[in-house]
Amino acid sequence: MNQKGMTRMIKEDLENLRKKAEGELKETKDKQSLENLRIQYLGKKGELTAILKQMRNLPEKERPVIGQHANELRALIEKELTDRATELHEAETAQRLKREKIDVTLPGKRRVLGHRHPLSLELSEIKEIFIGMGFDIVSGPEVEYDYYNFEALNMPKDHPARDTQDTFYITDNILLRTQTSPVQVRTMEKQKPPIRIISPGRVYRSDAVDATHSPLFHQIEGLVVDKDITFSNLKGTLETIIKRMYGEDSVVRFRPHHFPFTEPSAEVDVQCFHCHGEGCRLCKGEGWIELLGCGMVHPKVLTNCGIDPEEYSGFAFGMGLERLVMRKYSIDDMRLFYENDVRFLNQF
Ligand code: 2U9
Repeated sequence: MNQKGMTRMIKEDLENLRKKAEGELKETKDKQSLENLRIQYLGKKGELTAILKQMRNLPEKERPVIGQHANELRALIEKELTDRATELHEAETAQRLKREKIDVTLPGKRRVLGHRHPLSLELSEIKEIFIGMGFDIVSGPEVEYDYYNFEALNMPKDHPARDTQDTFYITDNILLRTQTSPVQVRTMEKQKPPIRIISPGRVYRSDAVDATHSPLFHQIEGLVVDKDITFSNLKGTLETIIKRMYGEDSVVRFRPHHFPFTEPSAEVDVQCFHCHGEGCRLCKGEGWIELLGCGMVHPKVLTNCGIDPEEYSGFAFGMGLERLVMRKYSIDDMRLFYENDVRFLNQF
């Protein structure tokens, strides 16, 4: 082919490529096909490059003219590629907006929140009161040795008080604790007085479930041991705590009682906060509501725990958390605490 023919052929090739590119670019439906076309036309082994390679065979003076044609075509294809990419991007965005349209007038989805359990709420309040009076909160194992649960507390194997605290045995010597007292015993073994602690927690007894009994319930016990602790300290401390719990105008009374681990011992009542002593349904006509048991720690118990009763004395007390909350809110069935029905829980 002569050089003129060659020039014409390259011009035709460029023109054909332009037409083909314009047509194909318009047809592209996605970014990947667009990228494929870019490589196909402008890539190292692309169609435009192939045409340009033939320029070597052209006379010198023709080359700039054809070169300019080729550059114009490159610019045109590049512009088409950019325009088409913008169009595709816009179409895609429009489709996404349509697909992800949100109706802001629709009512929101309400997240149902749980509610703190009344036992947990009451325990938090009681803990705060004791912490404010300088007590530490101590916990311990729920699976205990017979020694810590009974023996150390002056209740040897044949002691009749064990009958009222029948529990679940793991072995002859290991059981589910019937009271949180073992925590106090363990604390005294480890720590020299002064001791000021409360030990809240789960306790177990082999009772059948009914409105006022459960094989699992919660206790808060307390212990104060130091030099010269007397029954006056016990009375003053417990009266202060009861007034913080039930109001500063509460009337408190101490009745003599017996526990194997304290001597002397007492039970403590608050005058009915509903009828103020008249007698009503809440206090079952008594005028008084029983709150807790207490006493001066028995010297034998102090000795068992490695504390010399000649040098130190102390008082202890215990209360059942479920009973306190039942009284406070006139709840007549203990089982409600363990069912976790939100209709019950939401009331506190
Ligand atoms: C040590 C020494 C003494 C803890 C005490 C009570 C009185 C008491 C009952 C309340 C209701 C048990 O849950 S309940 O049935 N508890 O009346 N508890 S004194 O005395 C201790 C504890 C530990 C070392």
